[in-house]
Amino acid sequence: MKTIIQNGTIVTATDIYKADILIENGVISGISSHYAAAPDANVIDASGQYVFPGGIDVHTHLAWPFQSTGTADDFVSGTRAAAAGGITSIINFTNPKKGQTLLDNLQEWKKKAELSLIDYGFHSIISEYNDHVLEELPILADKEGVTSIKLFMAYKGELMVNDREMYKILKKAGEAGIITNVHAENGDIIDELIAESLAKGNTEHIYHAYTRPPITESEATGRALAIAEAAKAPIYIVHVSCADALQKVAEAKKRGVQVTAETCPHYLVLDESYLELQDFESGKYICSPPLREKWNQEHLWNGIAAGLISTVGSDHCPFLFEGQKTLGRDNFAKIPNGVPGLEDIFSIVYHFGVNEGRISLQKFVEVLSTGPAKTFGLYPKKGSIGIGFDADLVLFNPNVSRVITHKKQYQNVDYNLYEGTEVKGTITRVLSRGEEIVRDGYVIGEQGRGKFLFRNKVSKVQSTVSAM
Ligand code: DUC
Ligand code: ZN
Ligand code: ZN
Repeated sequence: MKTIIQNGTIVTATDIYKADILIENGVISGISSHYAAAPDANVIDASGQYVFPGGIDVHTHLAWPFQSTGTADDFVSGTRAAAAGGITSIINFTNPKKGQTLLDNLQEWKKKAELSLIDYGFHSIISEYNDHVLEELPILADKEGVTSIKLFMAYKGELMVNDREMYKILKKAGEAGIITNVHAENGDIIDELIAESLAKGNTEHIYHAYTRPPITESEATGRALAIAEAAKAPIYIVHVSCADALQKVAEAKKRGVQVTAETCPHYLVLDESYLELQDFESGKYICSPPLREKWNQEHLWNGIAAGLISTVGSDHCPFLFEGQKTLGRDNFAKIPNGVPGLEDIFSIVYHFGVNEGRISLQKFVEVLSTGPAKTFGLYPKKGSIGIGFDADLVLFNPNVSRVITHKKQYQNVDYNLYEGTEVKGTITRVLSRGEEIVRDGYVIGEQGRGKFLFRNKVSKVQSTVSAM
């Protein structure tokens, strides 16, 4: 069966133009000024609509055990939410058990993802350093198509690795064609600040932000970048939340460090004042790094516009308000860290970015699709609209507004971070490999149709030091 999308305005990271799209066997087989309807073709009229490449969210925590609990979305609810929100591929974090090999862990996560609605890959987290882990890295990349890993510089005792371990892992990963994601916060200082705060009886939620100040993020970001530079390895800094950390990225880029930076919708739109909301509402907004003072947002948007930040990821790490967030009603340190965002990332970045004049349409596509695809070895299969790309497409009516509410969401969580926010622009259809999986706001695709993404290796730039 063929599909023809007629009369839409195609948007890529470089172009905006009116054309029809021909899809055969799940792949874009032609783009032309006009394709006539044919009896063997399913015709979709996209008049007055943008046709975007599907969103690629490379920062999700579905089915993720963390802080003595686990995230509220699994691969069923989470990928339905993703699809409804215009995301057609995700890369999810694994979470290894103590003593488990990376390869065994990966098989476990592939099982967890069997009912995924959309295509998926994994970043393997390494929280326990040993020589065996190093030996597994080339196998992970060559045999399993897992070409990214993740290290944490915080959460001591649960996830954190030290500098020497980071160096060794980054070095070996770089040689194996793997890019390393890094959560950059200084875990030791944060743990001490939390202890000091609790000792003084400062348990209110705003102390979550005060005990993870920007210096703990910028210091760790600078250190991670220095380690990557020494290891001559590519690095991906996840969830840059503040101007000071972004400055470290800018400096490292100037030195020639092979760094890609990501921010998240909540850092672009929400701020630290949400941690002072009454009646425990503040608990909904606890994530790490924490929401920052509002002035940082302008720096992050400018960083996107200037190409310093190449991707926006949701860091979808949802916990129920009732029963999970409430674990820390009287003590910020007991609240599971994480916020939902997978279903709204596309709308939020479009509305506050494009509609409010902060970024162009092309830049929107770049950070939500092309940038993630190129960074994580999915391009040129995913990440744009062109002949030979998978037909992962989002049809979007820019003139229809909607109000975001948890009452109409697929995310399995009892609140929404952006409750009551009106956004102009609505997703009308989503296609994954040519198959319609969302129509008029409803998910119609079948669970289990998503495919594991075997990804390309990441090439390493030979010299990481620029001439100035
Ligand atoms: N930050 C969060 O808010 N949740 C998951 C882990 C993380 O780094
Ligand atoms: Zn993180
Ligand atoms: Zn995360």
